[in-house]
Order: sequence, then C-alpha cells, then structure tokens
Amino acid sequence: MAAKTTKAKTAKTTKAKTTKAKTAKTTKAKTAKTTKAKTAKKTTKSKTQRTKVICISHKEDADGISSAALIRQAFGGDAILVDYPGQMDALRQVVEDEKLKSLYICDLGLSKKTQDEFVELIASLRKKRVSVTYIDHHDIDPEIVKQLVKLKVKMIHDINECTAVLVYSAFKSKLTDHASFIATCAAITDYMEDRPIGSKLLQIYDRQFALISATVLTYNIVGHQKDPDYLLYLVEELADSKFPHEIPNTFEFAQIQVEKLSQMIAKVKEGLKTMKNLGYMEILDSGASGAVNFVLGLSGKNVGVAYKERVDHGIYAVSIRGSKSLDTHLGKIVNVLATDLGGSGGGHDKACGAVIPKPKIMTFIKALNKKLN
Ligand SMILES: [Mn+2]
Repeated sequence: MAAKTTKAKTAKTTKAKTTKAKTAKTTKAKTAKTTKAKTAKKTTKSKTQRTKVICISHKEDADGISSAALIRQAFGGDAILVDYPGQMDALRQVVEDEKLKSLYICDLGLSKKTQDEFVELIASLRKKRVSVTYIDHHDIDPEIVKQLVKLKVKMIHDINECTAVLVYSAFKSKLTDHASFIATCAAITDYMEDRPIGSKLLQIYDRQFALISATVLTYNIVGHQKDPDYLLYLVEELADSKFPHEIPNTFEFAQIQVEKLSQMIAKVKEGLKTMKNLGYMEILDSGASGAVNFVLGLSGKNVGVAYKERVDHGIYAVSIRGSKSLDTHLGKIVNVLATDLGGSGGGHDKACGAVIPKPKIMTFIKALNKKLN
C-alpha cells in the first residue's frame, strides 16, 4: 500500500508540473507569435508527453500473469492482459497511445497469421522511438526474429524456459528476492520446472509449498478469465511480493475450481470422441484449456484436442496437448494447419493452441489427425 501511495503522489506531481509547463509555454508562444516558436513548442510537447510504461501479457495462465507482475515490479506501469484472439487488437490500440514510452510484450507467441502485422505495428512504434521489449518462449519464425532485431526490439527469446523465468533472469537486479518464487510458480504451471534455470529456482523453495502455491494461483487465474479486474488485481498483488495464499480467498476459490474439474472428468468421459491418432471434444461450460488434459489422458491417444466457441469472435478457441511419447512438434504443425484454414495457431511441442473459424473446426481436427500419421 505504501508503495502505491508514493506512486500516485509522484504521478500527480508530474501531471501538475506538465500542466504548469504547458501554461508557461503557451503564454510565451502567444507573446512571440512566430511560426518558429510554435514549431519548437510542438516538438518539446510531444517529447515530454511520452511517459507511459505498458506490458501486454498473456492472461490465461500463471506464466503470463507472473510475467506481467514481474515487469510491473521492475518497471512500474500498467498491464494489459489478453488471450490469443484478443492479442492483435490490444497491440493495435497500444500503437495509437501517444503517451506510450516503453512497451513490454510477454508470453504471447506469434503465428503465420499474426507475425507480419506484428512486425509492422512494432515498426511504427519504433519510428516513434517507443522502446519495445519482447519476452517469449514459443516457437518463432527465425525470419521474424531477424526483422525484430533489425528494428532494435529488445528480444528475450528462449524456448527452454518459461517467460516469467526469462523476465526474472533478465531483470533480476530490479526485482525483489520474492520474484524468484513468482517465477518458480510460473515454471511449474508451464511444465518447465525441470529446465536449467527453472530447476535452480525451484530448489530455493520447498517443492510441495511451491506446487500448492502454483496450483492455487493457476486455479484463480483460470476461474477468473471473465473478470479482467480481478486478473489485474492479481498482477498487482504478485508485484507487491505477495504469496498466492496471502491474497484473500484464493484457497477457497481453488476448492471451487477443483470441484468443477472433478465434474469435468465425468463430462469428458461421456462426451469424448476419438480418431485414429487423437481424442477430441467440444467444451461448453468452461475453458478449453482446463479440459484438454483430461481429453488427452482419458482418450488413451497421444494427442488431445478441446475446443470452445467464442461467440463474440465467431471462432473456436482450441487447446491441444501431446503425451510424453509424442515425437511431433504440435506447435509447428498447428501453426501451418490453422493458417491454411484462415485461423492462426502455434506454441510449444506438446502444448499449443489455435484460433479456428467456426465452420472449419472438423476440417482442422481431421487434418491434424492425418498429419499425426
Ligand atoms: Mn508460457
């Protein structure tokens, strides 16, 4: 709370100063009344206006939320939390923000459908001298990396660790000790606590303590997908070095989620369908990503697909998971298949997602089944 008050005060003081400066300048310009003076004034004005720090991060899991929290702790500013269908809309809006000074983009992978516009939008930000840092661990086209590096985007990309661990490693000096715990929770939920940095972080903490914290955090995130204010509150509390159990009612809420998930097991057993190489199911009353692991596990196949309609976008949000023994990179093949059908997709080798136009969903599943042969 103390930190917040100070921040608010500083913000107010800065605002007041800017207004004062503007008034002073206007008076001066009026007196001078020359075009030259006016031009000079305009230039100074636009320079002093850029003060905002924004972080666009993934809202659907603990990696995205934790990344946003660590960026907030290190650099301040506000988070904009998005899912994949909303990713580009958020970026387009941020590009219009004339007060934006630096932008952080976390845990949001690119696909063949989004990558070119992404580069274009970033280029327009760089033209306006907005600093851009892209931190991610999803599979990415090397050509896109080249283009972003050329634009002098600060690229922190490594497919071997989760995004929050990458944020932690890059900005350790600006973070509290507690930040390593937040990063550990993110690594656990992304199945990456066995990676070089992730495993070292987990060793700092008691394994069971880290597991229950990560799980409770995840259930609160998953259960609040339609409550953006709560997700932003989580980001603030984590940035304030809170443990998940210190945030009011998180364990009670997790218990409700556990109950829902146990009902999900019964529903998946009933509604699951299979093809030769995969199990699949349409999900009606929860997120697809919460059900997909049950679809994978209960189908006995190497790939599980769960999809949920997004009425507002006219698409299906699709979650795909692979078993340990699967030797195909799901993220790469889904990227191609989804793009061919007018959607988008991609991600990791054994966990990825896609956005598929509503009428094409069965075509997508059949094509994926064929590709897995
Ligand atoms: Mn992630």
